Amino acid sequence: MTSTAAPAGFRCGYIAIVGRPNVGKSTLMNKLIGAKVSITSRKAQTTRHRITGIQTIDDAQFVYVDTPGFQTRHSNALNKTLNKTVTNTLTAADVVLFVVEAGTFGQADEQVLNLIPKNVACILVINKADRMKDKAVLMPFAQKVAGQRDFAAVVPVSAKQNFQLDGLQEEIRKILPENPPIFAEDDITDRSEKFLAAEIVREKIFRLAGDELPYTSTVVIEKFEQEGNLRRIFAAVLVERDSHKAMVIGQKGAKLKEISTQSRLDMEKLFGGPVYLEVWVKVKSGWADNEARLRAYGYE
Ligand SMILES: Nc1nc2c(ncn2[C@@H]2O[C@H](COP(=O)(O)OP(=O)(O)OP(=O)(O)O)[C@@H](O)[C@H]2O)c(=O)[nH]1
Ligand SMILES: [Mg+2]
Repeated sequence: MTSTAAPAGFRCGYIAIVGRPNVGKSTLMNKLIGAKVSITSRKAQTTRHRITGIQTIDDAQFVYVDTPGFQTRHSNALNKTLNKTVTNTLTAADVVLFVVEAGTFGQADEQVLNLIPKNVACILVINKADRMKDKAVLMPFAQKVAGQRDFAAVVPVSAKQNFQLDGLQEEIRKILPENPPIFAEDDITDRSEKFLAAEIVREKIFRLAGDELPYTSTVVIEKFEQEGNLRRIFAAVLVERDSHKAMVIGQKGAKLKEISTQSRLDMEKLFGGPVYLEVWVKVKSGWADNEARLRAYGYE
């Protein structure tokens, strides 16, 4: 779509999705755009990069920017980089979705709220509303958090159960600025397939490997080739220690096999064609606390 083709009154802008870790920011973005471009898991700190998810409708283009959960606990190079991603994204946003979990508003949430510039339109999104058994509790909770700032709207949703997402989209559309579209009509992200492939493998490590591994590993795509419709992808999992390597590989290689198979299936779905995938594990200690290495691995 070119800008001249945009109808009068077309709306388009950047919508930053921010919140503390694990409130469901990535799940929300995926559901809003109807495609899985951002990885999710029940463990905190799943998202490590700024990821754009794009949706175009008749009269508007929504450019969502999913961000890492803002880190308030440890302060290593990786966490500093993650937080920088959040603050950078906020400076370029037309609209901010401040996401909290129904029933919880603590210090970590407050810290994120304080980062949001006062002059940008901000919507309070109360996610995981499905978890609130007693609906009578939702209203006073919403009122309490709504009192923290002048929100453009307050919308309880369930990203997981697709509850009230249309209502949220409509609230966003109303405050998006009038602009021609930035991306083509069928674009769903500005990230490359190579990047998305690394993220998919990382998701499987979050979901399938033990509690500690997700935080001590990362994934690098060493080769990505396309031959007709077939993609050949070679991914390396970087871990800190030999003992971690053994954990990713598992008994007789069973864990690594499961990670590879699930990753391949997800890639085939997202890329719409067959994938040949090889995954192996390499020990590279100190990767998470070395800024130069982080840059080399694609952390901004
Ligand atoms: N019950 C319920 N669970 C949800 C909902 N939305 C997300 N979740 C779950 O919450 C967990 C975290 O979801 P993510 O989307 O990865 O959260 P996030 O905020 O992106 O997390 P980080 O990237 O680590 O900051 C996952 O287990 C999701 O399935 C919801 O509406 N209801
Ligand atoms: Mg996330």
